[in-house]
Amino acid sequence: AETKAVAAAKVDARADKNSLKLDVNVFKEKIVHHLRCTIGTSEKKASKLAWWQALVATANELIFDRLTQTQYTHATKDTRAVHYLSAEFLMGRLTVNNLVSLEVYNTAKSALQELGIDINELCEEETDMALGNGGLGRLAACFMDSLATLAYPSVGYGIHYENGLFRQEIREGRQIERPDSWREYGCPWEVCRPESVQEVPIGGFVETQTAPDGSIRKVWHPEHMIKGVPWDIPVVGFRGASVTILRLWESRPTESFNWDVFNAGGYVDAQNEKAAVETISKVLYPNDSTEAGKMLRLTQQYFFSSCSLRDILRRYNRTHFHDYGEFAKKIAIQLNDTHPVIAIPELMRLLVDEEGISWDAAWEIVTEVFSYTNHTLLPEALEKWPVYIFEKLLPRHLEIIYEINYRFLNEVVEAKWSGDDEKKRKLSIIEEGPCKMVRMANLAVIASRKINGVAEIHSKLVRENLFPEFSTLWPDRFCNVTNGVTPRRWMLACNPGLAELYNEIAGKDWPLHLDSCAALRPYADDPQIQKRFMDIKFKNKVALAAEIKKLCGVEVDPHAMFDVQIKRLHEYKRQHLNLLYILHLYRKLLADPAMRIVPQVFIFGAKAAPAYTLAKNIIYAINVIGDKINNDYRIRNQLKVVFMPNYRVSLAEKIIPAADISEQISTAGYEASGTSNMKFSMNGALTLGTMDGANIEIVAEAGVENNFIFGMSVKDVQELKAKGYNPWDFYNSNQDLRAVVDWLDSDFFTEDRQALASIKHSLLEGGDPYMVLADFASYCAAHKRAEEMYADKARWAHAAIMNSASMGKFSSDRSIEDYVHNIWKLKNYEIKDEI
Ligand code: GL9
Repeated sequence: AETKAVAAAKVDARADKNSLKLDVNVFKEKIVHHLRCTIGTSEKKASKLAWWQALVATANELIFDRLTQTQYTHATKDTRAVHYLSAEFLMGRLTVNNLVSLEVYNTAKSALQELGIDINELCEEETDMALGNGGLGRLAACFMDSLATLAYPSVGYGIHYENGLFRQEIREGRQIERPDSWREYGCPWEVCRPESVQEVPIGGFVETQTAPDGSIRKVWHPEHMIKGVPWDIPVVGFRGASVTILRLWESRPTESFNWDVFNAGGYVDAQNEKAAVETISKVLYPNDSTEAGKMLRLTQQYFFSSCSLRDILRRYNRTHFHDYGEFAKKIAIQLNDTHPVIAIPELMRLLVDEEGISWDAAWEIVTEVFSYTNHTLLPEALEKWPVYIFEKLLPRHLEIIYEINYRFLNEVVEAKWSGDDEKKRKLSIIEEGPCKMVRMANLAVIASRKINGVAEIHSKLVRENLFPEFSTLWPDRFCNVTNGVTPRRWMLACNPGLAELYNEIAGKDWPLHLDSCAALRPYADDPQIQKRFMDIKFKNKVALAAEIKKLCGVEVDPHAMFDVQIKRLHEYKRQHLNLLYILHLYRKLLADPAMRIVPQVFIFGAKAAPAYTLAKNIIYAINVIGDKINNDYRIRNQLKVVFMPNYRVSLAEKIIPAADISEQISTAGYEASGTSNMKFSMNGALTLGTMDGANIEIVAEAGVENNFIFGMSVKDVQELKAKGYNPWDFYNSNQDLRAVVDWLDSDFFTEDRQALASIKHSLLEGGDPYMVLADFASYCAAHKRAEEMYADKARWAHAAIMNSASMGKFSSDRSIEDYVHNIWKLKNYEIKDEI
């Protein structure tokens, strides 16, 4: 029982928290208090960074209080929880979001103002947490936001990379990669949890022991133990609904690790081994949708999966004392792509080898607990690991995989397709060949309760093209969960002007019920609302123009149409199709100096995987072509092209609210979903895109007539491929196309003719794998429609409003509810303001 003193202290603390939320003076005092007592400086000499740290410390008072309440509620109710395993969480910056979610943004802003400080400048001090490559990692971050907002019991598990995705510099038009040391001087949002450290074995060999009764036991003698140190990042739900945890594992050497070497006098060798272990969580692999196939990568995957499972087991056993009867009732584990799929044999191993459960009982648990999300159909992204790497790193896991495979092929496949070796060869977890491989996607499907794609069309292709036999075998396992994005970050926080309009029209709860934004639709033709909406857009464009001036040194007119393509650089996303259109426009302007077009600014942002040469050449081409165009007085500023360096979450938050056109131009069938497409539409941009991924569902909500759809459908692409696609046919029959493709192979734009010519080469001799040339004419026509509509201000405003007001479906809250109802089967609990 608590003492009177403790009870009284709690009441006081609660009163403190409430006044901190509401009272500018209290907030001001707190910031100054933290500046002095937490950061150790004073108002007189504090740097901006110090002020920011004091602001974070103030916010943390509220956050940790709420975290305690959340964990208390979940512990006392012994709730079922989801554990989201992901190698990537692209969190970006947390300050504005957390302040907004805590409903103290305005209090903080005023408090800082009174202290003579601009909150925006402080928030710019924060380095993005760029622990992800692109859409897949950002999706995981949006899901954390929704899980916290909807108060579902959940934990995100990942890797505490010391270096996130590289920082991109552009030198003479070329991408240079620089390390991203996001926490060099500490990150005030994260807390280390030494009490939850884990130890993970790796390497060595497996001994087969035969007991006197003849039974066989497998004993793994690992070569090393790796220490996993957890860092917790609290994720604040909207209006503090709950605070959940993102737990990221950092690798460290165990004390035992280098003891022997050390004792033998090998001080330096011991340090080397220490460095080798620390390497595991050192860097994020910068490949987007391409398998890295490196030993270190598998080690990373195993390391964080194993730490996470041990953490889950530890928490479960606190109340269930190694009785696994309830495990599948309490635990759901979601595998974000194949990256954490090694968790499947690892859980089998923990249950069978370490907890002494029978194989069959363990398999029943495993197949109840795991589900798997597929994020791409690109064959180069489907992870396969050479068997010899497994033998070296994870010999016991390999045995378990063989056992799973043996039972699957001989029981399941044999029952369905008796004697069909071809089927067995195709469905096997092991790919035969000169280098035997472990197919992680097959393992995922065989062990998962549910397998989902990330947009309707993608899920259909997962069933029909990627896993046709598996979906015949287990039709009920396959489902769809269309992606979503959090409206808290992607509307409320990054577009305050628009947020205010929705507050007035839809009421202040729209960030929780995005469907309610439909209240704006009846005003789509109201001249006053149109003006209000387009004024908000214009203001955002003015701000972006200033940023462009700062980052690129290019002057752009905010009245011009802002046409944006921001995403990873990949051939399937077809930034080069966009570039061909720009060349086409430029050429027309040069040919007819009197021509007047809708002034346009083409804005790009993209990082290329460091080893992806063609992608880097496309970045170079955008830069040198942009340079030429931006400085060509003959075209009278009607056309500008800018490449914004170091594209990342915080830059996206500035660009998206200012976009008129959202370029979503992947070859149909290749972009699983896309998520920036949703963010653009919410903020009133019109999609110029193909019928691919979630574009299909977006235009179904917002109206095809309010967007610019072009190009081949998935079916068209399949048919053209089947017939035999020849890019030369398009090149030879379209003069405009031939002219711009040839232009790439000239010294008009650069001395380095080879770099640009490589793009032409891939489009012709290279066979144009993503059918850029086939869609060129249709793409030009779509641009023409866009330019015409932009000239008609009322028509444009109508379309922009219809897009923004129709995105209810694409809130990540809806995605999470889909996961909860179709896959995770969770309940949420109100988190009371108590304890
Ligand atoms: C991706 C798909 O390519 C996107 O279309 C999809 O929206 C996201 C989220 O589901 O997943 N799959 C994938 O491998 N990446 C995606 O963005 N790339 C990475 O970010 C690693």
